[in-house]
Amino acid sequence: ATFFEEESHTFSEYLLVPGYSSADNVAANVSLKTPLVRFARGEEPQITLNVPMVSAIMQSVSGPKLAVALAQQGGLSFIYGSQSIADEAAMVREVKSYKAGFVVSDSTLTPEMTLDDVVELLGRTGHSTMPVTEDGTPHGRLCGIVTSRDYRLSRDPRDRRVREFMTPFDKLVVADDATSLKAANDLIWDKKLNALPIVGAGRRLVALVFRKDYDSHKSQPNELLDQHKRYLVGAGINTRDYAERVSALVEAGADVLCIDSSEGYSEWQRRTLAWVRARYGTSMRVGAGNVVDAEGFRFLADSGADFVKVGIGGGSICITREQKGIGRGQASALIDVCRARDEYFDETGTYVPVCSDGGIVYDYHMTLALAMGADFMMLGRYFARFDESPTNRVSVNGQYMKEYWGEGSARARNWQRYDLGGDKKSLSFVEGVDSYVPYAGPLKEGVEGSLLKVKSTMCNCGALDLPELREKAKITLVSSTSLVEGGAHDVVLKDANQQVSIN
Ligand code: MZP
Repeated sequence: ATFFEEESHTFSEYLLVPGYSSADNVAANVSLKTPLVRFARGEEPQITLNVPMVSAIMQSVSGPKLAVALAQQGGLSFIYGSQSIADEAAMVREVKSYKAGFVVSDSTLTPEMTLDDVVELLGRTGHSTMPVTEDGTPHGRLCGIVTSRDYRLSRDPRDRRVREFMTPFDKLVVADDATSLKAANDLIWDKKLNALPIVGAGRRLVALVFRKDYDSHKSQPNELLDQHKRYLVGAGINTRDYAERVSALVEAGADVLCIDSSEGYSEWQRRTLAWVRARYGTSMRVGAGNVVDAEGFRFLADSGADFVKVGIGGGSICITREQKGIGRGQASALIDVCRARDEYFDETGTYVPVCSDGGIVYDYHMTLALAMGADFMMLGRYFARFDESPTNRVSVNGQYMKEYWGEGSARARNWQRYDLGGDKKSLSFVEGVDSYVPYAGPLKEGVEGSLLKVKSTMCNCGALDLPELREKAKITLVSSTSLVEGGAHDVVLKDANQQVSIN
């Protein structure tokens, strides 16, 4: 046997030591842009993400609603593959049928902004724009984005209210103040409206705007925009039915694929990658995994994987380590694989992005994963908690929860993910559990909150982007005693049920 010299570690065993931060190190200046697929030295990657988060290829996580919500934040979902080919393709098609819109909030816009400024702002977030101009054309002078009656972007007193001829939209519905953005998004989603919700201060809905091409938006280009952005979406595939599944997903409009397997260092993955490459060249990108060491990374990189996913046994719903005794602490696996990626880049001039999959529990684990070298992260439990995940919200002992189950659980029965070849087409034994996770509200708020923490920590490390974080991060292992020191300790926590009197 080969014995690894070091024991393997998890994220919770590490901390970041702050570096020098300059006056420029503020969260607003931080970019989280990251490559999603392989690229050659000196070239730009074909697909990049504005936010280094992708959602897990799981029934209880990645349906179309979550895919749209995450794409709106600059991340990406991989629609789950443990369903029929037709159903998976339909979900991809559903995501692609939505045109990218933009939710404008008061805090994003200032009266000084010109049309160019706004277009630039929206472009940076990866969204298409819906400016309202004086003469209704995209090049006219900006009067507003779409506004409630008294909200103005222009200082010109003539722009005091929205006038009919200014709005290049069929219908503007001014909502009452009590309607929340979530209610608006639900309405748009449920009724498949080609509409854009506009929110005001306090995240209240100000208006719902219906676009002119409301009825025909699926077949006709929208003349109001210079580009027709659709949300990016990925999809999971397996090493069994890839010939039929990949073709259907490509036809449905998937932007990127990922082989979903609990263990990726296998001949099956090499065959699948070779088939996709032979059939689609570089027009369809496909990631592979999961692996937990340098050897596994090199095998998949050499086999043509567009990104490599790292992680075995660290998922919150995973019992693979208990059942089979395979796996590796997520942090150690990630550090090893990222080192292999950098060596591979030095040697071959090809950069193959690394995805850290599973085991993220606290927001600071995200910063650690990025500092250890992950190009992006795949999260299951994290996304399952939000409104947009496809599972039921339930009340358990008076507390709101969402259901969350593993792909290797008896409920999902995703045998292809655990398949080792042969004729058998069923799960031999379970490797995952069926569970609840605390409900966490809308995805947008959750992701914004987490990323603010990530960006703040990056600033503490003196970094304004991910390559700089990797270069500058100082990471220390912590002893079990220091872990205790990191939480509230040696105080009596306040509790609503305590009887307290002032003495
Ligand atoms: P987490 O974000 O919930 O900790 O982990 C999600 C990851 O766990 C998934 O992306 C996948 O790699 C892995 N997973 C999914 N199902 C199982 C299982 O049933 C599993 N064992 O390990």
